[in-house]
Amino acid sequence: MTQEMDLNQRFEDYIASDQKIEAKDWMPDAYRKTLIRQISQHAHSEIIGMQPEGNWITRAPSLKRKSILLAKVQDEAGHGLYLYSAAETLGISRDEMLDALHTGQAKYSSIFNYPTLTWADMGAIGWLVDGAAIMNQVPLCKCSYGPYARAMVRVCKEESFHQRQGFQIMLNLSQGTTEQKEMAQDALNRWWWPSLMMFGPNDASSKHSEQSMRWKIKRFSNDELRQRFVDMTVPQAELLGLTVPDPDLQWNEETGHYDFGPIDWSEFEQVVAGNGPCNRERIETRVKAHENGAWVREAAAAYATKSAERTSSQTSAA
Ligand code: FAQ
Repeated sequence: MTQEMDLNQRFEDYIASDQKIEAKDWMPDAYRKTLIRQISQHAHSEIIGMQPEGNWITRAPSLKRKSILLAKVQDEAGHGLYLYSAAETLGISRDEMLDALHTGQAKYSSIFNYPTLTWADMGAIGWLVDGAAIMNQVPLCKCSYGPYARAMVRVCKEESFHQRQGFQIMLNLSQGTTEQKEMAQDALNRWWWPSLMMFGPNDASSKHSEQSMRWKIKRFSNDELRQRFVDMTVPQAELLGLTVPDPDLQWNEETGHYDFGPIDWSEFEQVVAGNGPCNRERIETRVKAHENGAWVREAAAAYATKSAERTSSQTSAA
């Protein structure tokens, strides 16, 4: 008991002095659990997040756009892999995490359950979804858990490129023909509110925020980050000549922030509960991809066994 109290005190001291907790350090069970929860959900979001854009790789309007989109989707796969590796350092296996995703027990970001109907959606995803992801993830580079914080540094660098390529698509469309501008506006209309929902429930309903902020996993609350995102994005929409689909949106001279209208939390809850427009399709596609990749995993496992046998016979011969 005293030993546990000592360990707990040391953990708390580490957190208070902004030192990183590393995989082999002692940590309270609840800290470990919440990190596994958040990091695995984040990894699943990256992997499922490949689908809405993957849907447009064959239909990109030029070879240049196609190679950029292909690289972006590959980056997302990479982010998923770093994040699964970071979660594995906490004692959960990749198979357990994937199993939870494939059986519908694990959450992933609500945003990826919306369809990508036109090429402008590639612009809106890069601009808004990656923009929201950056806003949320830059503070995670300072998260108290070392492996997660370090993974986030590289992820954020790549997300900034993603955000810029999305904005560029929106800029080209909004300076294009009337039809192209309408397509950009329609994409903004459809992605705006779901992007605000990415930050999670409002602070009064966020069950994990308080503790996660105390542990310095999260550095800002859901509402704080959402507000920052609105403040950053509205001037960008103005630059594009597009209208944010919120009649209540207004600059507030007193607070120095934009006021915005109410979020439809019932839509958010439905999507998170599995009833969004594409939830079923996303999981089915993911499960099929996993099944189709079985031969790769088997080949890699057979190769690893053979290499281990070869190394051990060389060691015993020496
Ligand atoms: N969707 O108490 P809180 C990307 C859940 S970016 C679904 O506030 P917390 C890049 C939450 O998990 C997207 N579920 O929770 C990309 C919890 O459920 P639980 C991913 C949501 O953890 C761009 C419950 O509601 N980014 O992928 C959502 O303190 C383009 C209560 O909520 C991250 O994951 C939601 N939107 O705060 C890829 C960032 N919001 O676990 C491809 C890391 C909340 O009790 C293309 N994660 N929930 O069953 C975080 O910062 C946090 O986990 C939050 C939620 C802010 C998402």
